[in-house]
Amino acid sequence: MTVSGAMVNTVGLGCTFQATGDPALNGRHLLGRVVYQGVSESPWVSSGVPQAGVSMAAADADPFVETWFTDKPVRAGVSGDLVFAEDGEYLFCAFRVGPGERYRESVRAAYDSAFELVWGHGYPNIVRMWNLVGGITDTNADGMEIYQDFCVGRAEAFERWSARIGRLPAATGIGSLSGGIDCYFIACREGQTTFLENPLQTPAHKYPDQYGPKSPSFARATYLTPADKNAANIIYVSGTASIIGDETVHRDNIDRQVDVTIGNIEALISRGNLWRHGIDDGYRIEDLDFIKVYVRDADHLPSVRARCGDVFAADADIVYLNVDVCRSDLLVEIEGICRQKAGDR
Ligand code: 3EB
Repeated sequence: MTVSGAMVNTVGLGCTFQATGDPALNGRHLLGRVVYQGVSESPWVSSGVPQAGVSMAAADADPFVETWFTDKPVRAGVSGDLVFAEDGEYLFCAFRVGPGERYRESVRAAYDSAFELVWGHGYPNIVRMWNLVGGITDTNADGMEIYQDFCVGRAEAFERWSARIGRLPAATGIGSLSGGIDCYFIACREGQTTFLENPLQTPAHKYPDQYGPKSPSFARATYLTPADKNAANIIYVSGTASIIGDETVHRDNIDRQVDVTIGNIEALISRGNLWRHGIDDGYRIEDLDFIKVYVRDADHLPSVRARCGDVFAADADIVYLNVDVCRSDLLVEIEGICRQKAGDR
């Protein structure tokens, strides 16, 4: 784990990773706090800040805190099982779907409530979403894989809201260490988001049905152009794995899976791919920060750390999490955030 607590953004939306506690805010305001720890807790509002505890770090691993902050005053609230905070431009929301025999209905209902919240409060664009799924490759009471069960409920909610919540956000769908599903997301006002696909990968919402009855509802990344022109443009890179087209490649080779995953991220954030999406900008792998590296097998951690240490910037914040990945042949998944450098604006 390399977590500095550094806040790179001075304007707009930003995040930090740190071992414990909150960053020095210097006039900024916390929008949400997610504690990566041993147990999951239903989110609550703690001294005016929405907080979730997610079971992502084994008892012998280091916990860490991910905070989201903004330069504008924040108002927090509770709506049913959802906790949220908004600043007039961004909304953070967290909820937990408790353990159950099956998830389709409960996930659909929870996503429905989340969409109702963002629509009602005027933040109809979901920018980036995390779905931390307990027993992700186990089967539910009907013999269906829990990830596929989750994907059905999520897809049904997106379908029901398609006229209003029109686009699929960047997301992560990954295993967690206890039952139930922990979700949190950032949403924003109209007109700031471009959702990116990867030329090397089939869009997840178009995966063939061999992977499940409903395809996963997410985009490969979100390019955010803040309304405040003093704020940097940002790319939120979804959980990315060793998938080319729709197929897992190098199923038994961790080093090659890491290399394919990094290659996928490079292609996604490249000038060429952004150009394809009508954006005049471009990033390199050294620009990736706030990186989460999910590794299925603890034995692979040393080699994955070594490879990531070579590839990512020396001052990038990186956390390694030993959890299951959504396909049993995927050994690793990587996500992060690229932020435009001040000089490039
Ligand atoms: C993949 O590319 C790997 O279901 O929200 C990555 C990111 C993955 C998000 C999700 C799943 C999700 O299909 C898995």
